[in-house]
Amino acid sequence: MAFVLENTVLAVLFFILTSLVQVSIGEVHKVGDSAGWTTIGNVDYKQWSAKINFQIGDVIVFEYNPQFHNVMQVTHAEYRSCNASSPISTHTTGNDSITINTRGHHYFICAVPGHCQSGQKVDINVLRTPSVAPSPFASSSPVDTVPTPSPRDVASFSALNKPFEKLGWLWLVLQILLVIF
Ligand SMILES: *[C@@H]1O[C@H](CO)[C@@H](O)[C@H](O)[C@H]1NC(C)=O
Ligand SMILES: *[C@@H]1O[C@H](CO)[C@@H](O)[C@H](O)[C@H]1NC(C)=O
Ligand SMILES: [Cu+2]
Repeated sequence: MAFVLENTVLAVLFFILTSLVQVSIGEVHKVGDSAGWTTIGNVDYKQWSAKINFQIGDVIVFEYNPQFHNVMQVTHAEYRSCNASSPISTHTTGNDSITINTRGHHYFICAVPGHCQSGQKVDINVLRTPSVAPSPFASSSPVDTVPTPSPRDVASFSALNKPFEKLGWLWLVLQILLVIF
């Protein structure tokens, strides 16, 4: 009997730990999918990024032949005008993993002459008001009790929600342990 209970507790703990790890690691997205980072085949990087719901902690991977391409993070104006003269950061390995740590737009272009103009540019946008997956603790969220928060407030509440969710999970574990023992 005690053995069965212990197994149940271990299973619950395992489930909770794995869900916490999934929250903090984020997903890996290869830019351009199988095509990679290239000028061949007229890859539509706008279309590629539009179908992904980027989150903070996600990793963007640029895969390309470093003899022919590179990756530079630039401002919005430089992205629009394909101006690579003062990049925010430069990546040249041909297999560049970039972790997205902030909300909003992250603009990347290839600085080889003509490539950005021909479409080798991508905008990674982490929405400022992400659609968070429903959690069992959503109903106890402080958002419910605050009347009509402004968009800015909603964004900061969303940022606060993640640690609270984790606290909620730990609280659930404690409850389960108390009930069982
Ligand atoms: C490119 O950007 C730099 C710095 O942002 C600026 O000084 C320069 O005038 C720009 N060049 C063009 C052609 O727009
Ligand atoms: C790129 O790097 C990742 C690890 O960061 C590795 O798994 C992958 O095989 C590499 N791809 C190439 C083409 O080297
Ligand atoms: Cu290029």
